[in-house]
Amino acid sequence: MINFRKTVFETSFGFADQLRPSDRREVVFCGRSNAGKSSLINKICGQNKLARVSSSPGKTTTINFFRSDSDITLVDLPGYGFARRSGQELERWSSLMEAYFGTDRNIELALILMDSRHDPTEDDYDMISYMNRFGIEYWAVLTKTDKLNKTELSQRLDAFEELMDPHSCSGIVPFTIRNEESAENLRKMLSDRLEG
Ligand SMILES: Nc1nc2c(ncn2[C@@H]2O[C@H](COP(=O)(O)OP(=O)(O)O)[C@@H](O)[C@H]2O)c(=O)[nH]1
Ligand SMILES: [Mg+2]
Repeated sequence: MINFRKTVFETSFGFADQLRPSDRREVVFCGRSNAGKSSLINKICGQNKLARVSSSPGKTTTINFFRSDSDITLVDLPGYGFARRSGQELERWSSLMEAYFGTDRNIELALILMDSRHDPTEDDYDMISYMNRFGIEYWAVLTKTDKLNKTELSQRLDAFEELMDPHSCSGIVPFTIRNEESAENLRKMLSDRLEG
């Protein structure tokens, strides 16, 4: 089992030319602003202040690297789909993403976080096509499931199964920061995938 508690903040980049090739195995977290990326990283690592959680969306505009157990690095990508972002910011976001995916690196797995209550957006589908085009395995992580009751959750899981079916998704994982069992399930899934 990977010991995610050992994760430490490594570095943060806001500009494309700061990115360097890396041979560490990376698990990359992406999703719309506010989907719950930083909260999820904090939860699975059992640390409150590792990644910054914000109540106003669009705050994380840097790529953040966290050095985890063994040879694993967790990568918190800047959120997308933030409508109020200016043209210039959007350009910086795009060049940062292109530089990240374009440098020589070892991306093992992407987790695309989506709010469990809503269907994927156009931006999510763009991100999914991107993963498929680059041959990066991805899981759909459905966040904030504490906002749903049991019946609603099972309906949303069925809906996502169907929506993801044509898009080569390797797994659909419900998640909430409000339930330790949910976090332990994701830690175990990641350990099985990365150590198997
Ligand atoms: N109820 C609930 N709120 C969550 C959960 N995960 C994140 N949030 C809240 O959603 C907001 C955005 O979270 P954040 O982690 O900053 O999202 P990011 O922009 O994707 O990094 C914050 O107000 C979090 O407290 C969850 O599992 N349940
Ligand atoms: Mg964040």
